[in-house]
Amino acid sequence: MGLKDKLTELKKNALEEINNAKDLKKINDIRVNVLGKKGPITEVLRGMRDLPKEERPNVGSFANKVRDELSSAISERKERIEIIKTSKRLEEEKIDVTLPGVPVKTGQPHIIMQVIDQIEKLFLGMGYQVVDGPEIEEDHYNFEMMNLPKDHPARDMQDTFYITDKFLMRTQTSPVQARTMEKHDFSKGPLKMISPGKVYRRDTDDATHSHQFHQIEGLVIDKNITMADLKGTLQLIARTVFGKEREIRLRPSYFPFTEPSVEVDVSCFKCSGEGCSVCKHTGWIEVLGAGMVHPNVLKMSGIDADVYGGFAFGLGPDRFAMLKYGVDDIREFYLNDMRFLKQFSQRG
Ligand code: 2NL
Repeated sequence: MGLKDKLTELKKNALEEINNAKDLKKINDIRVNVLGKKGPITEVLRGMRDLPKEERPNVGSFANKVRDELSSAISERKERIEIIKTSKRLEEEKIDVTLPGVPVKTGQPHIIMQVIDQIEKLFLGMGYQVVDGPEIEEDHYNFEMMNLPKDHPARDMQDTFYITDKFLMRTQTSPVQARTMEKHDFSKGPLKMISPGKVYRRDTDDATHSHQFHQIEGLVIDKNITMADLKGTLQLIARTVFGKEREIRLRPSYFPFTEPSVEVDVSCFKCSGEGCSVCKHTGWIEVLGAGMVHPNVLKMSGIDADVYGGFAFGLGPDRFAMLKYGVDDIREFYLNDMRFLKQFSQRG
């Protein structure tokens, strides 16, 4: 068989093999076998040495043609295989975007945090700062600065978790206010703040007592602050949390850190004053305590009580949440039972 026939035969076989190749590895193997240094075409070209001189160009150009043809056949096949591979992958990766989705399980702020958030928003909107402080406090800030010197009988009102003589679990968030008052530069303007957070009392837990609960205290100190400012602010809290129809009433009371002091009732949101079980047939519900900051408290923080004055209040988000949502046991808030917590989804 002449070299040309040999090449034609070779081409025919190789093309068949190429067109049957199913993957890139196979096509690569074919390329190496057929066109490579040890392949039949190279061999033919090498064998040209033995041909008579005049035949060489003819056979040579034929061999080159075969090589080019096979080379482009290989490239084409390779491309084809790649296309098939991609479309197979696309097929596999196809998703039906019309299928119903898997519901995303989202959490929600704890019911007490929802109450705190609502009140924070209200006060931020009026230019108050929201201030945090340590839960392990010094006796000095928790009591002394609040006009409750050692051996003051009012300290008995609050059974305290003492850690040492000096350190205790704060029984109220007022130490945060004391720390802020001490630092405040009144030449830059009035002090307006609220301090939400956890507080601790040595109580035996029952439906209405918890050794850990929450408090938000508010404090404004400026020149010419009156009880009218306090009453307007308290009314705003009552209407924001319990509904815009609410009225409030103030009853005289006593706190060591305020003078005068008041207890604040809100008109019953259940019966609007008619009398029901929520307000125990009085039409009013006690919701918080407040008053005008005691001059001793101002002096203790280095504030001139003859020039400055202010109001303060303290409320319990736990009690607010219990009233607002009809929760009859404070312990529910701290049991982390999802069946309880899930009832207060903000998205309804
Ligand atoms: C309550 C109600 C209250 C305050 C907290 C306060 C804070 C400063 C100065 C004066 Cl820095 N007062 N806080 C005032 C009145 C009531 O909490 O039932 N507490 C036992």
